[in-house]
Amino acid sequence: MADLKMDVVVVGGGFSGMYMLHKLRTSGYSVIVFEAGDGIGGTWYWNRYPGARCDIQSMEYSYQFSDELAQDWEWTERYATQPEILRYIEHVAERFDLMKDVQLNTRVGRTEFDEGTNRWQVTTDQGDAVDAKYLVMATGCLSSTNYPQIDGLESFSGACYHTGKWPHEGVDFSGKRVAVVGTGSSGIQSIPIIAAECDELTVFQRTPNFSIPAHNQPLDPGFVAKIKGRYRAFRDENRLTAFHADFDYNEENALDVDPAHRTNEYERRWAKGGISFMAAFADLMFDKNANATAKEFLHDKIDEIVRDPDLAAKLKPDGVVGCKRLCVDTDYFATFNRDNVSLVDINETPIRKITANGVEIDEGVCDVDIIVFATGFDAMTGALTRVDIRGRGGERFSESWAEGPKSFLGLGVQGFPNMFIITGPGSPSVLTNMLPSIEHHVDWIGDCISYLEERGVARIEAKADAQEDWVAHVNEVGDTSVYPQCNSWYLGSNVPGKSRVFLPYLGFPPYAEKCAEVANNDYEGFELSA
Ligand code: N01
Repeated sequence: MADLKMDVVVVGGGFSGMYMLHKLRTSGYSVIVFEAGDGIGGTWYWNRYPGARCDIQSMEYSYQFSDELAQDWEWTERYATQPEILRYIEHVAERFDLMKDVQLNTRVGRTEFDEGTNRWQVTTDQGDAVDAKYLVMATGCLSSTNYPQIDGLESFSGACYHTGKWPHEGVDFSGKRVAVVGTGSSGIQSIPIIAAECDELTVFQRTPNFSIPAHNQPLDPGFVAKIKGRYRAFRDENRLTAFHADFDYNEENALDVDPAHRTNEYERRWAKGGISFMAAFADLMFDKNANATAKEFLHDKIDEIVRDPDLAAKLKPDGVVGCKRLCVDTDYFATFNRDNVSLVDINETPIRKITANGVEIDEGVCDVDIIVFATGFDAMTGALTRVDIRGRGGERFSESWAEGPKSFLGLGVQGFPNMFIITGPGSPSVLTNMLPSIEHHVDWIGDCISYLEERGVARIEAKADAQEDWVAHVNEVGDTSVYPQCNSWYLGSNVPGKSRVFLPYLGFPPYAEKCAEVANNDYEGFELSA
């Protein structure tokens, strides 16, 4: 027997869960948010590693639902740090009195759909039992950490950390010998700072990554005033773009312009800094030869920065630019010019095991006091499938997605009625500026719930054919791009044993149009039952 009867249970208290709570509560529904951490913020709560900051510009990495909030909040830097982003979400929670409906330190456990009542029976590790009509999964795309299984790890006598689960009290690297495993965004952001603090740093690299300088700086008050003078219009304009962000899109194709013009465009974007580098030419993600021109430019930059040519060669990615998420850094490549930093390419000299004293490779043991795993996440599906969700007929959610995620629009899943996912696989999410994509989904879900409640609909569920067509479409569009040409977390190929499927949907803003069309056609593609 449930202790509590609610309209909606939201799982996760990050940016998605907090705005979902606000949206639903404003519409008059009873909502409870369960959050595993002892604070809100989701990814920005857990990822406290040195150097953690957002690589979307802060003037665009914020909620848009309240003009007053947008005007009042003052970001201090071009790219906000993790502590500043956490302060922002805490400010939002306080301003809209959200915490009274958030239960922290609570992990959702077995959660079953009751076909007799058309309601979810949700339990938690704190002994809660909630009966709710709707279940909203706001568990985040990058929240289930990927910890490598390396022999001997348990025998290590020093300290081990994962960038995605960083201790709140921080880590003192001074006087220490440190190993960092992994050179994705988290590694690339933390390595320069760890190198400056520690005695010796050894970076274990499996695949080098492309990275663009951030050129982070304090925000110029004149620039902020200009944006805030037309904030709503500025954000609305960005909403209509491919990345949901102000990326200064160039419609030209790289292969249609002469080489000098091309290099100028790349130089201009390198000097400006940030991931809008990918918007330099329209064909970069769709034509391998076009992409090769960006690769050549970025290889030259590594040669210019890294003094030792052998080291520079090891740091040059062989793949397609942007195929793995492009990184943004402050002094990453220059860090390898430091005397206290060395690089181990684990393709040449694999990690054999971890010993009590450090990391063993063919050439011997690299003695270290601290190992930092910057090895990423079981992205997009991991946080969802680890919750024990049972749908119609007791179907386990983790089993229904065992061979890859299946959904309609990334929002609803056949067999799991009255359940919604925010920025899940099958939606553009991680290929765009996450915050506006979160808001787009929350608004769609909130409006859908109001539609259902106003009409006395008991149950909504994705139809089998709509789901099948959508999954096929997501794959088809993904295949037109260069994304499937490498191993990345977009494909789940960073996690041993995970099915290789292109997880996000490449197609913003057409995706938003499709979502609007579905809603306008009385949720066509979903089965609605009285
Ligand atoms: O994780 P990653 P991340 N042995 O998966 C390596 C967002 N983010 O935490 O490429 C050795 O990108 C792995 O090697 P390989 C952003 O979207 C944003 O860095 O699989 N190495 C790779 O080098 C980003 O893309 C921000 O061959 C192993 C690294 O570990 C996403 O989060 C900041 C290994 C993992 O890189 C994830 O970034 C940070 C093993 N067994 C993160 N397993 C900003 O906004 C994995 N690796 C700036």
